[in-house]
Amino acid sequence: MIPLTHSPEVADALSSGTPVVALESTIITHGMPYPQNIETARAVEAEVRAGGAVPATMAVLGGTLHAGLTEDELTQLAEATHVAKLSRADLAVHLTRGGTGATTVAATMIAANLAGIETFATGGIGGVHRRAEQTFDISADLQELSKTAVTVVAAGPKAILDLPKTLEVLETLGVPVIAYGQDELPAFWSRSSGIDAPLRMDSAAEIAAAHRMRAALGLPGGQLIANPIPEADEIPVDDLFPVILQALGEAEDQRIAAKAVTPFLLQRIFELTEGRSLTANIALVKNNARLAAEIAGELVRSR
Ligand code: PSU
Repeated sequence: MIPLTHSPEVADALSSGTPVVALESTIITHGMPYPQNIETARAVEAEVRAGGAVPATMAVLGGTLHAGLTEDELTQLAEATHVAKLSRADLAVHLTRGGTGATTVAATMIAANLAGIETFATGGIGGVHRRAEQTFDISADLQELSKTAVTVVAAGPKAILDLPKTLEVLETLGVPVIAYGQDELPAFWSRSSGIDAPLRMDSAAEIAAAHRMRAALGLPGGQLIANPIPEADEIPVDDLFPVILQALGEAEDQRIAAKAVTPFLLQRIFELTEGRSLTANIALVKNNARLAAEIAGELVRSR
């Protein structure tokens, strides 16, 4: 039996046809410092609710996969140190051992799919890291998008990554990368990346229809919706680029590898921008939560 539990609110929503949006927990435990992590987690849940949907934050607590956390559970996770960062490879082992862990984009997609949730909002997906030709560091998030039928709303791949290579891998894997409301692929903290997005859509209804069409065609996998950060909150690429390069250099010097790379870079960029990157990160996740709630509503209507 799968150790999966829905919070009462999420279970009610799913059975009554109320839209539900999955949210991840790695952004809380590894993506943001305390206390902004818990404040953001609450604010993102509030955005989902304001959009007429029910939030389902995913996490593994004591060997059970939770779809929807209580206020206490959310707080405990945000305050905990040394929480495991779970992806496709280690999810089953952690559940078997009764462990606790936060779900990445990949693990959240798996959890959402098991829980019967089709829409998921996050900040930015993982992707192909720079120098991947030497390190082979490619996030498991990309593979998951090709396997699991969840529509993921993100502000594009994080700008710390190699964006052209990330797009190439997504194309190889057959993942639709759909920019929302603009032609260009957004780059997380900035609306612009200098790269054309493979696809563009301008409404939540269209995105929901494309999700249904993939299922009708029998195509596995989800969709990546690249939703640009609101203009007022973005950090122009030129401001950020030197900071990203410095953080990348430090990661290399300190031989940061594997799962530690993304949290290290996000933390250093936060310090080097004196908090500006975090303010932008919070704004973009909330913006993604709003769009995801709309898409979830359209998916319910099109069932
Ligand atoms: N979005 C954010 N901050 C984050 C993440 C997403 O705004 O920290 C997390 C997600 O959980 C994503 C992970 O799956 O970063 C990517 O990690 P990696 O590059 O190690 O796959």
